[in-house]
Amino acid sequence: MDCLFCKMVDREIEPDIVYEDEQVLAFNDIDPKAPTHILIVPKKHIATLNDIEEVDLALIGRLQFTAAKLAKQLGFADNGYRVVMNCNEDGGQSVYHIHMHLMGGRHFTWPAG
Ligand code: IU
Repeated sequence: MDCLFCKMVDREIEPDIVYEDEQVLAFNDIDPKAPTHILIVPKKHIATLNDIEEVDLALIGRLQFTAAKLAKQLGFADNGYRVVMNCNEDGGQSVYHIHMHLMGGRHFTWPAG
């Protein structure tokens, strides 16, 4: 499968890893939109949020759990941070393997653009 994030999980491409466990990989975004911008990716290939199945629910929770854990470790949990998951074209998704953006270290405005 020609999937960028699967290649990172398999280390065909070496991301700048900040966290890894048996189900999740987290690495620094190559084009950061905040002082900290980490992508948290399930090792299982799931193309879009629309493709999540009931069997994946704990895995999706693990993405959010990992985001909060990293925010605490990196010291911006109390100030606040943003997590984003983009879905399909109108949502701004460009890599079709689901991922959670964890952004911190600055103030974010709302609504998102
Ligand atoms: P999106 O939600 O699918 O648009 O997010 C994809 C992200 O993947 C985006 O923030 C890119 O900067 C990031 N990215 C990356 O970290 N490394 C890469 O080689 C490529 C994209 I291509």
